Amino acid sequence: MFSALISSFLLTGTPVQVGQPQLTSSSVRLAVTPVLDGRMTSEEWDPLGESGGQPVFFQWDDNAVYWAAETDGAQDMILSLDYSGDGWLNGDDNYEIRVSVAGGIPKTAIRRLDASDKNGPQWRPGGLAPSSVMASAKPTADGYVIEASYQPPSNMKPEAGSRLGVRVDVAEPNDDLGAPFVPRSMGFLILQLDSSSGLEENESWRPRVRNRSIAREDEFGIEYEIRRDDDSVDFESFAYRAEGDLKANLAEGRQPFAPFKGKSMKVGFKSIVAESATPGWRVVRAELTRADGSVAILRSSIRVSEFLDFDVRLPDTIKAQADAQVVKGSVTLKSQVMGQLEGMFTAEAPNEWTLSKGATDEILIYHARGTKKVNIEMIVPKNTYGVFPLKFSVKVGEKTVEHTLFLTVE
Ligand SMILES: [Ca+2]
Repeated sequence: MFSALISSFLLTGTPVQVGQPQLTSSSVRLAVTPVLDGRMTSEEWDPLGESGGQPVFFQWDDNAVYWAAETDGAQDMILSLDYSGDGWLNGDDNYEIRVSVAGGIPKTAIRRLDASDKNGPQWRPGGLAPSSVMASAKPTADGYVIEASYQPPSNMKPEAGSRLGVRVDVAEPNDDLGAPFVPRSMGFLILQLDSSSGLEENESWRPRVRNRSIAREDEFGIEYEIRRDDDSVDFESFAYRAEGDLKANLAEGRQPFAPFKGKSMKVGFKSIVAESATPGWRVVRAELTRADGSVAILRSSIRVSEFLDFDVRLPDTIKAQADAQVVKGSVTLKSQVMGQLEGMFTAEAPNEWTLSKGATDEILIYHARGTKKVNIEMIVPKNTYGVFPLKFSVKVGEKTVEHTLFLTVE
């Protein structure tokens, strides 16, 4: 109790220094999907650095970006996000998402820093679709774990090769991180599907993955092509496993490393993905141990699919019109199970919009891994501007799989 009082006193007197660099781990971020439940499980999160002595985390997948922090209980978690990675005080695309926890319930506040205003940078309220931000919090012995996500519009989805400017802070509720013109030191993060550490300069690698998206009960396979100069220290062993939730649901093992023939060699593994695996992006890792005991680590993101995937074909952006307009497209449902799949498809349009075709449809996919196309037609009201959620779901027995996307009308 006494130490908690001391620390909250110190933090109140010590605002977060947003000009100080934060990134303390790698700028490379692999695709990893966390479970937003307010609990941090082993290898669920990728550390970013710290804020006021508290650990903070950041990662992504092809749907959303994710961040998390541990707080002392009274503090807020604040994401500063420069989505085009061109600097905090540059352009009008700099967002701040603050998550506060009151009575155990997380609450989000969103504002946009418009640095393109000729009178100097200005805060503007909102700017993101409120339902595109989600947060979860659970108490710990010392405070809260807060986990959050932001799903960008479908024309701005996170993808490998993109660069984002990011910082995650833990601050007192009355600390607004300074006036709008105060620069924030951002970590520039590179979104990737593969990364390595511990390779020597004369060593390189390339993963070969036939399909990064795998259904449960299907076989996953990866082959690593390792190249090196003749005078390198020999590799002695190759170990492999998955990280996080997938660890218990994919094979792991260690084997001696076959001698190089020339400058390159191939090594890899195959394994069935267990039915109990949780859907989402996960990491598989290989550890190469050299004769001198040193280790190189190769990590690759793969996706465990839900029992059904949605392939949505709709315009990425819709041009706003002075009259109501019809927008057409389709959703192809791709079964990821071996047996037949029977259920009910539902589409949910934003308030005020009308789904004139494809609102509900009975689904029978007879063949293993078969597909079914549902045509969608909706009426967008006149003079509509903004970002709007469009939600699809398929209910099969007791199980429901959902897919939401955010459409931009401009
Ligand atoms: Ca979690």
